[in-house]
Amino acid sequence: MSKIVRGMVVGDAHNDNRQPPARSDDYQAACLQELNEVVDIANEANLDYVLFLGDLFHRIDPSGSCRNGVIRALQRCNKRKLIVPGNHDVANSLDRLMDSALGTLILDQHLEFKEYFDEFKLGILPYKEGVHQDIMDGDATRYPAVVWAAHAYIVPTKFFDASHVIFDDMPVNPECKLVLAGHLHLPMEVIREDGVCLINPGSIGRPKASAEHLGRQPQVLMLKYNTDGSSLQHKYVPLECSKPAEEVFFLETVRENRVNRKKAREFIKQMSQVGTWVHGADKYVSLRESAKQKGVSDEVVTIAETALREANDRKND
Ligand SMILES: [Mn+2]
Repeated sequence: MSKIVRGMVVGDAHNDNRQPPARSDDYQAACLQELNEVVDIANEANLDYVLFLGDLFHRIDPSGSCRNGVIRALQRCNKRKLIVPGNHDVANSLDRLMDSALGTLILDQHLEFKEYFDEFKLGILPYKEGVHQDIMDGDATRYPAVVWAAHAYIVPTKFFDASHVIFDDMPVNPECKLVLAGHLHLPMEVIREDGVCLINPGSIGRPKASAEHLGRQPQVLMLKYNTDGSSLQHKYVPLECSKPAEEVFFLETVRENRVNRKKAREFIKQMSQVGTWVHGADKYVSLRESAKQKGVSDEVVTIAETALREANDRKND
């Protein structure tokens, strides 16, 4: 017999006690505040489950304060909580799940993890070695799922040089209507020719000041579907506590670092093209002069000078 299922979907959260260098606020506190807002939204909604798409933690073994902050938030949640383990949770190896903070949460029943939840017609594809090939080989055809949830690069077009699954080519069982993906932090929504939909709600964690984390408000996805696949609706709920990028990142420093890296690259290129050098210590003086004029950092100059000295020493041997 078919029934209506209501789920809430949460993208990569990346909880960590370590402060990412690009963040100007208190990262751990911000992550926990966001997770607690997710729980507040879940508690007030009529839901059968909350589904986390993986990378709940930024590292396999974050501190006790981080782990316990996450446990406290999940304990406040009065709904079933399901997890798709992500690569960050298990240091890229699902075999290490029971060495991880996420493993503790599963073992202690704060989160449920299994391959298939029949009552929700929901299939789970955790990150594991070779996950993209396994999906292409039919991992998402093994159960009569209406919804598959993966922690993998499932994307509409070729994705850099990383291994990935092109959504149009992804084999799914005939009942499947929706594929949910975490891993890539950029939100996206795609419908392919056979009507199957791909949704990535985007990460709620923003550990780096990269483009995928700028200019958008972190959000969660609300789903309502019939287990016979006859209907499927979705909407997004933005997180109110998430501050805009300008308030959580050192955007000036990030921009400066980008400029400095470009200058350093140009300088190193120029240096490598210098064929003949004047004798003695003069070459190092001229190196430093030229670097100063170009605004290259002392650190880069020291590396360049060391490399040059080594090259010269070898020549003189
Ligand atoms: Mn992630």
